[in-house]
Amino acid sequence: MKQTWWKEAVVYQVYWRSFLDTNGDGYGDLEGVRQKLPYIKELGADVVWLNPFYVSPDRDNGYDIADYYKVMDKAGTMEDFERLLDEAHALGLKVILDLVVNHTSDEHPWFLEAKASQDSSKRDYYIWHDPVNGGAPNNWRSYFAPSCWEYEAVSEQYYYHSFAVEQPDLNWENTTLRQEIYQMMRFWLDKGIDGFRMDVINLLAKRKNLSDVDNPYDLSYLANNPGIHEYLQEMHEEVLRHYDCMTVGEIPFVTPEEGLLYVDESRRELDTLFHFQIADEMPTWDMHRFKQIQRDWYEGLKGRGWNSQFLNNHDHTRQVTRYGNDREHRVASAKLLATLTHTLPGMPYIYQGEEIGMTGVTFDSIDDYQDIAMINRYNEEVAKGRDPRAVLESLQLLSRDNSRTPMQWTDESQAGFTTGEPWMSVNPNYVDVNVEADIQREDSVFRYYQQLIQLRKSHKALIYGEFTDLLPEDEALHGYERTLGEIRFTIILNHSDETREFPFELDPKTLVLQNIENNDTRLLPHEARIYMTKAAQ
Ligand code: TEU
Ligand code: CA
Repeated sequence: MKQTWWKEAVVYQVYWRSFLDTNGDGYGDLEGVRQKLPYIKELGADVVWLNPFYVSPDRDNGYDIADYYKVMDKAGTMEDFERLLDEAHALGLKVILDLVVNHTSDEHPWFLEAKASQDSSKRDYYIWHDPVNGGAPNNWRSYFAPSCWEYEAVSEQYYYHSFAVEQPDLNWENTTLRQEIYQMMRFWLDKGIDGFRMDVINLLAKRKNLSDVDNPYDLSYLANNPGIHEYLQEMHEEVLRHYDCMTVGEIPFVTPEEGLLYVDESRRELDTLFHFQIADEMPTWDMHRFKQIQRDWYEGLKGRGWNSQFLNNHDHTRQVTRYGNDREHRVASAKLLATLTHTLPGMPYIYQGEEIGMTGVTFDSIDDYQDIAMINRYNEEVAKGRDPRAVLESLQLLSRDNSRTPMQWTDESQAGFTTGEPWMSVNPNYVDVNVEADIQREDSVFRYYQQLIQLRKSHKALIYGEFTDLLPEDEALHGYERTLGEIRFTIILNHSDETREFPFELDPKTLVLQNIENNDTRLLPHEARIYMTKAAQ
């Protein structure tokens, strides 16, 4: 496949509100990101993805935008952003922004105007429907609410929202609206940004047949509807092809076959995608399923489209807690999971704090949670009469707040994140788990990430190499090869709490990276090793 800068890049995701607070208001800010660019550089990442920092009432932490052209006060100012961008570029880092164009905030001027009257010129920027039998048009749920329809009393119609009530969906059928979005994208690209992470981009086209669905909890009807590829091809034609930028689409509910339609290079839509087969289909680790997903996506995109690898982000519980062992094997487990994301086919994404093995949290009361998805669901279930304690417990493991606690920089007050009161409680384990401590230790998670990234940078086989699963059946061990030309990497890891026999012979002299010091032929719990050989000519 064609070699490009972004295929070779490692992305570091910054959830800025939890990264570093520089003015003591308890929220991280763009200035904090700027100050830590050298840290991101030291880690070895190439691209910084910033979550949305546009003006927003912040009902969904910036994913409800009220002004696409301005920076929200909590984040700072446009000057702060420009300084951040300049300094990132000076350090050789690229910056990509979140593009949230499936919906706006209900406080966006477009929506305020649209809902004021059926005759408004902005009315058609959103999706409206008359009541059916005095109620919502159908039984569809939304991500964050029991219905995707909300009644609007002034015009006596319902509007459509894939997420919270406060996030009305835009009507992509409207040509003027589409042009407004393209213009906004050009505004940021002209400022010099290097691309977009596109929020739920496969939701833009809506299902035409409004019949009730059998299972409203399976939200796949919200996504991949006819028209979506025409919109993305138009976006590419109008905007993207004119810039040297990268795009990664957040694309839930796709198999490799459908995913390819978004990233097939010949179709001119997106560069790469986040599919959700791991995040949505594996609440906890499932080795068999994981291997199957990796094989299917490799085969499905091979030679035609590019994948991305992530095991957590700001929506998904930290990987060492959800998929690893965050207790007695935290350090080894964090390194093992990193080995996977950095050596499997596709671009690796690091979510802030992952590189020091940060863990999830469990708060005692629903009042300590802030995630709108969790709170809405909690209220809905409790209103049905279910036991509040049981509801809370059922939602804790996958609450999005697990990954949103402040970055742990030091063992000082509030983990060095803020001098004020943090917007979300710091994980109490910051005393042991923090950047300062990790950087000092030779065998830390941070140091391992550095080594992994350097290894990947020095050998294209880890990027463009062919992938072969060597152990499709094993429930504890994973083993696979990445081969390019005469170079072959063999990755072997033990994703379990028990010691395991080595499954095949490998020359110990060819070992290039290992997450635990161990000369034994057996693999210790959560041990990962990478071997490299050069084929004899
Ligand atoms: O998330 C899309 C999304 O719905 C999933 O990530 C979902 O949150 C997860 O499966 C748990 O239910 C994107 C953003 O990443 C998220 O932060 C926003 O809240 C959402 O879109 C709406 O913009
Ligand atoms: Ca701040």
